[in-house]
Amino acid sequence: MRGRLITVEGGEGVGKTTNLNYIRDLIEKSGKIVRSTREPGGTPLGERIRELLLDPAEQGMAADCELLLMFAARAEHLDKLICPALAAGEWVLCDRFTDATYAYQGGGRGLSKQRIIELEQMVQGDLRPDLTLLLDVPVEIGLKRAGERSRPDRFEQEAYDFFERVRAAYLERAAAEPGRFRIIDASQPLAAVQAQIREALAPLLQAGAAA
Ligand code: T5A
Repeated sequence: MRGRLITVEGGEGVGKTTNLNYIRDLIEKSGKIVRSTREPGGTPLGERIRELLLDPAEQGMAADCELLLMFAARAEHLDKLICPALAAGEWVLCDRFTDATYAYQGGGRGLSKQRIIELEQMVQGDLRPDLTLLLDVPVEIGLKRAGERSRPDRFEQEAYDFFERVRAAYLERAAAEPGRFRIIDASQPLAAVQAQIREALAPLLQAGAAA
């Protein structure tokens, strides 16, 4: 039986990386084999593309180049890791996926949604995540958390308004697909965030255990 694809999304510093191991443990405890991965990246070639995308020295990168590099890394990721794992019945837990492209390149950069839809169809066919956890915090809090943690990458150097557009695009997508998205209030303390995550995952884990 095909595995499940779970994605974790949100703006800068919302706590995706912090919560990834916790989510992986929950899935493993339900008896599944899980591969955790990230985008852009997840494969040797994808990680090289990630370096280009995040490098502050590439500040002038054309928006279309950025969009195509995101999908180029994703095509490699699907081919080498995601599709084979799902076909083998493993679960894949991915730190960001195509919703990030709609939010950052669509919402943030203002690129055409129709073109993103076309690239999504070309690269993924019908594959979509089974569940998407959207960690949501006000932009100010997320940027503060991210800023305290590390040197800003190319995206983190964007203006405040950019991240407001990213957040709005994520929330719009979540509202349009309530069956797939679960919005997690990630401004709360970590224990409360993880309690929400547990609750959001429970139905899929129970369904998986029954299958
Ligand atoms: N991108 C990506 C696109 O533009 N298009 C795409 O299609 C894709 C796939 C790289 C960039 O690529 C862009 C978006 C990104 O800008 P990334 O590295 O995955 O993607 O994204 P970042 O947001 O930069 O990742 P971060 O590591 O900054 O954010 P996280 O993972 O959400 O946050 P995390 O877990 O590192 O937490 C940040 C800090 O907050 C603390 C943590 O301890 C840490 O110090 N924290 C909390 N503090 C208080 N209360 C809580 N509940 C907390 N949770 C975490």
